Amino acid sequence: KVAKDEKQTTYVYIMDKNHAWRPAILEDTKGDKAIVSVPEYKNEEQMRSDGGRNAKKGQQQTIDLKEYPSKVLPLQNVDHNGNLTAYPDMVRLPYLHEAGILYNLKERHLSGKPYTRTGDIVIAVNPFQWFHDLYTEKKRVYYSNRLVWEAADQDPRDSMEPHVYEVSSLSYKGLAFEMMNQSILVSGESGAGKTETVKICMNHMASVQKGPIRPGMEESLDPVVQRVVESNPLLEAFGNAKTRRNDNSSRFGKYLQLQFDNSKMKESSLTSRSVSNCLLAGSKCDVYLLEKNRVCVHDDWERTYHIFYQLLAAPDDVKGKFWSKLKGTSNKSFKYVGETDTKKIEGQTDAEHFQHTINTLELIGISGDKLKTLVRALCITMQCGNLTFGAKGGDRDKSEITSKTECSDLAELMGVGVNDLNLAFTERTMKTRTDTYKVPLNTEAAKDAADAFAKEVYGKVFLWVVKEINAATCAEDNYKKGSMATFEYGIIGLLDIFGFESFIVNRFEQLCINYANEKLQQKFTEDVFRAVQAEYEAEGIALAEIQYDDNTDVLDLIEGRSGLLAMLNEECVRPKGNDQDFVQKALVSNKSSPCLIVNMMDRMSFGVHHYAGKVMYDADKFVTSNQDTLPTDLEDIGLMSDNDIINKKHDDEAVARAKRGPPKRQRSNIVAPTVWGKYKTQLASLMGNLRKTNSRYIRCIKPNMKKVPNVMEHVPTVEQLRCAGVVAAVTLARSAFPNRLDNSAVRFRYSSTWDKNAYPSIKNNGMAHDEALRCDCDAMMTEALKCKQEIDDKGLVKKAFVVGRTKTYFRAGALEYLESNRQTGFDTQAATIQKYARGFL
Ligand code: AOV
Ligand code: MG
Repeated sequence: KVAKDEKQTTYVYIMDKNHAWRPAILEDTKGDKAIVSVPEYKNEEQMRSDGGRNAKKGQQQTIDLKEYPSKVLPLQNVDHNGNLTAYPDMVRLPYLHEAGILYNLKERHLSGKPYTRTGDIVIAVNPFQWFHDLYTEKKRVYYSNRLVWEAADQDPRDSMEPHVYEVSSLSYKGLAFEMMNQSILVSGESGAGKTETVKICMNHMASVQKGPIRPGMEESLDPVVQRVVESNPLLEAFGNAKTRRNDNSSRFGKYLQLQFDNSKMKESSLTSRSVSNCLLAGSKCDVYLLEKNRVCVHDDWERTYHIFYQLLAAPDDVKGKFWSKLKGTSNKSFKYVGETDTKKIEGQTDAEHFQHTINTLELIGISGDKLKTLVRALCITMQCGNLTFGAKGGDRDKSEITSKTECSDLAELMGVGVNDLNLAFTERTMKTRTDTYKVPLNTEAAKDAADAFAKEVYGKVFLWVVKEINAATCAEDNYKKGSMATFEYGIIGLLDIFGFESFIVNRFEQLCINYANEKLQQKFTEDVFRAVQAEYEAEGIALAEIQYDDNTDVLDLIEGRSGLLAMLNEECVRPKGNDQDFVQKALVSNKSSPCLIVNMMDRMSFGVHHYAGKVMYDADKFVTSNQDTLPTDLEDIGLMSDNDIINKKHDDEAVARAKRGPPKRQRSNIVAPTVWGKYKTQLASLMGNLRKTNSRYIRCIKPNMKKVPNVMEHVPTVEQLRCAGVVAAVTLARSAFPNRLDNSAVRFRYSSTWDKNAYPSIKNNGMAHDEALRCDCDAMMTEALKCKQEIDDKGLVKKAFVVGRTKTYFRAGALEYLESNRQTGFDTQAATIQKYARGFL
């Protein structure tokens, strides 16, 4: 079964530091050593899995087959003419391993096919070019008609090109016909295409819900649907920014819940597919961890949030209406913003985006005074960056605002007194049990206070915008306004959350992000496991012993009773809490954790073995990053403002509780809410919600770091496949029975040596077709694989195969044995490679 040509050459993939995997030719095997010749290619692009047929013959290499994981894997997906066959569904790949996945994805990527499936998971490779044909109304209708509106006995996907529209279609179908809430979990690293994918799915959902569509049917955009679809660019204006890795990078996590009115479903027959009874009624968005730091600082190549550039690019007369002093300003008028070379984002200039943003704000009811409040809150944020501070009266321990005009402009914008403002930034009120007193701040501390205030203001602006969008789109609210007697809605949730991150220096933010990914990975593993269980049940196979590694150990280390989070929170309430003590305490209390990495060279550093790999964290600023409370002076000046977005308290219940103070006798146990504490609660509730849904997965892959079309770099792609758990999922799904074939294929393929008259189905005619096939396969395989069966610890016979209702499942090695017997001439070399291929299979 290993790829061969007329000369009986055996093709393999070998592990390679620079290219992850490369095709090679197996020359010979000697004991547990393999000798391969490595073809020479001009570049990675030419390195296709042609087995080196089209390349210059290169040097020989000897590879130790005993190494784990294997450094050489069988290559099979070339046909007899040496042409590569790329599979749309990788479950069909006869050898499903990391190298096979890489080359399969690459082949499809290079021929303009961004989507590939492995079973129910869709892998989306970012094409970095728009294939408009893939996203037409015709395509949308094709997927929804075939997968939702036409009844089918067989899975229609077998004859359809993979697409994310199949994920949206099946989610809708699950909701509308099985009445079960759904979720689509989109993951991938920065720039991999998560946000675009979510938009593509969402637009499709808006069209699926219209029901079966016949050619010529009228297009109409319902106002609710329009608001839901249009709210997305608004979130992007306020929550996205240009980074080195993505011009339109989302700097927050989001869980968008599309709400469908299900109330008519009960009245009508569930099987009626002629009209849609499950209509989009609204949406609600939850957001996670906005990167507030970006408000004040960004790298040279990057930008702060889009909305600032948009506002500053607006015509002067428009700007003047919000704030007279905004007239004549440009990016460089505000230090937080600064000049930028970027002319366009997603094909539009900032000025064009601004018009769009304003239109959308209007659509959700933000115009007139409300709009003015919003824009002025943005101006307040920017203006904070223009304050300068100097030593007060030559005393270096004290400071004052030295930019008088900037200060009075800010005071005017906020509607507070200049003196109050000055004091809020340059002094700190301290409280003891008996006393309240003021401590002056030095220049740096005062500057930090201004930055902290700006971040707080922008954080409030962002949450306010999200709340307004929700108010305008949420079905619950629409319901309250309307008069429907009973209202039920089903949910399809779309999760677009930052992927796993591992940089040269990793900080608090990376730990938070990676923690979220661990939680999602845990669910992913559970789901894959459940899918395997379901498959075996459907096939009528007694549950096989499936073993898999889960990531409970890592999660224990992070969120356990004395884990990293608990230790950090403790350090945050200790009067002299600091980063180094946090690290040392965390190391001591978790020294038995298999996932913790100690760095003897650096007391500020620690590492975690994440499911996706090892990450070293630098604990610098962990304690301050985790503290969420703004000094009272800054909070108070915000509350004094006449701007209605800023003068509201955090409506966060946790904060309110902490402010009120705990009941006396419990005092010592209660910890003020920390950033991570709140985040943990948010994540727990997200996971709780997700567990109530039927989840589907889209894994986005960024094929190259240059953001160019038609290039797939091997090493980063393989890394992402590992992070996405794609290989692990495959391993798990195939752990008990690595190979499977349809029963009809088994009878057809291995019948040449079999006396047809001995088929049980012949002796026993009148048997149903499936049952006949099943019996025949069982009889044939019992005979053919007798020598492969094993006796287990308990002395029971462990057969090398199991015949299910439609498929035969083979244990490791069994199918290879059958195949090698089938071929003329036993291929010992290929069999040896197969015997040793572990860790990726
Ligand atoms: P992300 O959401 O995964 O990154 P995006 O969805 O913003 O990434 O995609 C990044 C860029 O890739 C987009 O701006 C498009 O130019 C391009 N792109 C993505 N998907 C497609 C597609 N299907 N077809 C064509 N081009 C595409 V981040 O939010 O940074 O984690 O932080
Ligand atoms: Mg994004």
